[in-house]
Amino acid sequence: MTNQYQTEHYRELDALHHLHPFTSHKSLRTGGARVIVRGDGPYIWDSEGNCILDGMAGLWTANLGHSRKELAEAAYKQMLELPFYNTFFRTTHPPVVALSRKLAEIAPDNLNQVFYGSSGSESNDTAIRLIRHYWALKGEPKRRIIISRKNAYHGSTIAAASMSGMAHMHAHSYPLYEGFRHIMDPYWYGEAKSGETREEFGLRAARALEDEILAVGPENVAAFAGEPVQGAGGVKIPPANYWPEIQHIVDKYGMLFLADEVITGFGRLGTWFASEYYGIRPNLITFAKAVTSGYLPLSGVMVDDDIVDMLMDNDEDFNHGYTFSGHPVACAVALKNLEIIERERLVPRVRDFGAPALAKMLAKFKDHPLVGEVRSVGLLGAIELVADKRSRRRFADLGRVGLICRDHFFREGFIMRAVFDTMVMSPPLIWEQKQFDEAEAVIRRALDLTLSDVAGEVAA
Ligand code: PXG
Repeated sequence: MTNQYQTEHYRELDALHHLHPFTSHKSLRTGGARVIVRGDGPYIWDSEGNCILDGMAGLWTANLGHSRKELAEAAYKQMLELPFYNTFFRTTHPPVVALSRKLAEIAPDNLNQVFYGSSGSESNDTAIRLIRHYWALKGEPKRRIIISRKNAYHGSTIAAASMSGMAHMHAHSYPLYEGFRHIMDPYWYGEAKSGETREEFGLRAARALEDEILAVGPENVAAFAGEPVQGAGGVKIPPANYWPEIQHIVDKYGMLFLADEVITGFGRLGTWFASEYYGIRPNLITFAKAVTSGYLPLSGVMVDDDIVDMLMDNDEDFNHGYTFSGHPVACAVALKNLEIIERERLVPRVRDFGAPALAKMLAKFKDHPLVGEVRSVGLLGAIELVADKRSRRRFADLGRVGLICRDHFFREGFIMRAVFDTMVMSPPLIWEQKQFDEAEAVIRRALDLTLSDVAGEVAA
C-alpha cells in the first residue's frame, strides 16, 4: 500500500520537535503519534488511509463535524477584510460586535456582555479575576474563596488548574494559586454509599457546598464554580435534585455562580446552554470549544448585568485582556457556526433525536459483563468498565483496562476517550442514525475484545 502521507516521516519529526499536551513523552516516543490528516463531517482519516468515526467531536468541540466549507469561507472572507485588529484602547470591529449580540441573544436572559479569550483556560482565568474584582468593587474584598469540585476540569493555566480538581494537575502546579476549595463531585455511580439512592446522594453532594461555606466562613466566599456535567472528569451526570439544591445554597449565601460551559455550551444537551437544561441561574458562563466548532480558537465569559453594572459604575480600569480578545476571524467563524447550528435546527435536533438515539444505543451494553453502568445526557455519554458488575468493584490498576478498551476502539475505527476506566463520548451534533449504528457495532466488538483480554479478572 502506498503511504501517501509518509507516516514514519511525520512520527520521527514529531518525536524530535513536538511536546504534546497531557502525554507521557516516554511512552509516546516508543509508540509514536497517530497522524491525522483529514476530516469530513463525522469522520477523520489517519495517514495510513484509515477512516475513523469521531465519537469525541475532536475533543468535545467539533459540534458541526469536520471541514464545513462555509466556515472556511467565512474565515477567508474576514481575512481579506480585516484579518486582525485588537479590541484594546477603545476599538472594536464588526465581527466582535455581531457575535456579542448573537451570544447575548442565545444566552440566559441576564447575561448580556462578553469578555473574549482564545481558550477555555483563559476564559476561566478571566472569570476568576472578574469575580474577585467584583467583590473588591462592592466593598467586600475579603470574599476571595472560590469553591469548585474534585475532578473538575477548568483548564491548564495556573489559576484555572488551581480551580480544577484534578490531583495529578495540582501536583504539577504546587503551590496552587490561592483561594480555591474543592468539594466532592456528584458522581453517584462511583461515590454513593451502599444503598444510597440517587436522590439521597444528590442532596449529600450538593450540601457539601454548604458545609464548605460554613467551614471557611460565608463572608470569605466569592463564588461557586462548576461544569453542569463534568466532562474530562468522566461525564458525571448529577442526580436531578443536585443543581436545584446548589442554586438554593448559592442564593442563600449571596455568592456568585460560575457555570463552566466549555463542553456543555452550544447545543450539547439539546439547549443552547446546559444552564437552561438544568434550570440554573449562573452569574457567569465560560465557553470555548464549540463556539467555533473548533475551526479557530475562541473563548469567552458571559457576564450578568449585576457584575457589568459594578464595572460601569467605576472609573477604574479592569486590568486584564489578551491580544486575541475578540479576534475578528475567530468571531466571524463563530458567527457562521452559530448561524448554521440555528439554520439546521441542531439544538432541538439533539433534544428530539440525538439524545434519545445515544441513550438507546448505550442501553444495549447494560448487560455486557464488563459494563457497570451506562449513562448519557444530551450528546454526552459514558460506559463504566468494572471487574464486578454487582459490587461495582474496579479493576486493579485503575485506568489500565480503559486504555486497553480505547486502543480496541481505535483499531476498530472509532474514537472514544478513556477517563481511567470510564469510556466517554461526545459526538458532533450532526450524527445520523447511521453513525449511531456504526458506533454500536464498534463498541460491541471493542468491549468483547477487551473482555477477552481481561477475562481472568472479571467476576463470573
Ligand atoms: N473547562 C472545561 C469544562 C473544559 O472541558 C477547559 C475549561 C479548558 O479549555 P482549553 O481550551 O483551555 O483547553 C476545558 C477543556 C480531555 C480534555 O482530555 C478536555 C479538555 C481539554 C483537553 C483535554 O477530556 N477540556
